[in-house]
Amino acid sequence: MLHLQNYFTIAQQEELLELARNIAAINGGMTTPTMPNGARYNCSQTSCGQVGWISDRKGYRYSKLNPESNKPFAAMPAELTEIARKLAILVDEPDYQPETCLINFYAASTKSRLGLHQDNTEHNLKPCIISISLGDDCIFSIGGNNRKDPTTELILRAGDALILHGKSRLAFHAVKKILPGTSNLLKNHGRLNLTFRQVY
Ligand code: MD6
Ligand code: FE
Repeated sequence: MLHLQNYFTIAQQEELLELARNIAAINGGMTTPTMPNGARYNCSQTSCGQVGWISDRKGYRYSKLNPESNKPFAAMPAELTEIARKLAILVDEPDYQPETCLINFYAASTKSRLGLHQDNTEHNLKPCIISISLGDDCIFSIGGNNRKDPTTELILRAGDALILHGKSRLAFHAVKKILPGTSNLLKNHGRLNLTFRQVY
């Protein structure tokens, strides 16, 4: 795992926020998907790129069409592709192809969180997953490759990048809570997270 604290300047964070807002607007807004067990997520999502990550009663998967609109997802902006490729080089993945970026928004609420999970929907589980945090801080928990492995907590702050690669690629992780009001990037606070994935 590589945690780069304060990797992005405030100006870059504002630019990333603008790109994310634009993607959400093209996609017709963000959605709160359903998990296979029928429960709703405690965050909202959207994607950009050739496919998007989706979840519903039928399971988790990547889809070429946005189920909300039945249209393709917004294209990946060149600025995002470049940022992801630059970060991948830091973990010795010069051939990394960021094919999709999942955008998660967590409102400034004690209910916002993301349960313990492993990112294993990708067809190719070797390439790293790159995460960028914007807005409020969160308490992030990360363990091993088995759900029951002990976890450690870290704080992800605005401007941080976190890369799960190599042995940590399949580590279980969770967003335990958002620390509302720790950043002023978003007018009503809350946290935004971008995760880049090479799916194939
Ligand atoms: C989040 N992040 O930070 C959720 N997944 O809001 C993730 O689930 C994640 O940070 C894979 C790799 C890095 C991550
Ligand atoms: Fe994840």
